[in-house]
Amino acid sequence: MTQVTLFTIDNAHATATISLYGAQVLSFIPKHDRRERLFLSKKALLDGSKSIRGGIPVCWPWFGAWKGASHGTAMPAHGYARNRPWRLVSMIEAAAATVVTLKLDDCTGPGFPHPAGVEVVIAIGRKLSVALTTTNSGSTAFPLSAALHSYFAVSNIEILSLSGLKGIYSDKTRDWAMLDTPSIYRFTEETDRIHLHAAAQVDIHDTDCTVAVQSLGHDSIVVWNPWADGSKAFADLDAADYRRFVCVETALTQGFMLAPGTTHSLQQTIS
Ligand code: TA6
Repeated sequence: MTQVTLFTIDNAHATATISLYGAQVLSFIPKHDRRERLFLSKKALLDGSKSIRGGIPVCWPWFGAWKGASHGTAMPAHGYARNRPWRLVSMIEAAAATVVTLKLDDCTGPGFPHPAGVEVVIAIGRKLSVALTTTNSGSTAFPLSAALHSYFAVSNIEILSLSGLKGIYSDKTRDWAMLDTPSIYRFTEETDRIHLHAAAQVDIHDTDCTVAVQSLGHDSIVVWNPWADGSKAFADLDAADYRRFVCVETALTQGFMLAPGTTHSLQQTIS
């Protein structure tokens, strides 16, 4: 099987590895502390046979399970953009960051026949910024859901905490029950939540550092960890991997219609 194309940016601020397959950042290591911010499974498949387990998967043009009409074919969870090769449009060196632009030239597919354009712009500086930008080039509005499904590397999920989330969340592990966000946010079981308050910043408090996750253009934040039992369902995760990552996702999950001739940008910045 062919290997997907990866490239690494190494500038004064950080190093980052990006896969053209899926337009997916796989690694981000700031130079000031040389700590890897992203988790990448050692069992991730890099042969283009399936989405890469880790980094920042681009979920587009829908989030989660396909909810539309049947298309006589299996519809991939989280859309198909992360399962396609993207084109490197430009790579621009600036003082504060290297800015990489990737484009999915043919972005139509089963479930998404609409005239559209989609780009991912990645800025590698002291922080990492990823922007997923969708343009409606047609004459009618179309539904869009999406997420930057980021896997954050952590030392141990069981001693991790989050801050910045509040309000109601929808709990996938409890049949989408609507529940209150705990004031002390820790992990003790499989966690799969859509937080309906669009927090501008979520902090991940690990033992060695706090990682700030800033979001723009979102309507929700998804938090996921499969825990021990859940991990067994993933061939591309080691049984103990659940301890080493948490997903904090900048997401558009609540039924967004992109008007004709307009553009929407979903952006996550990691420090
Ligand atoms: O974002 C959380 C989630 O939807 C979970 O329910 C789980 O399915 C996870 O994404 C991983 O999905 P994937 O299709 O990448 O295996």
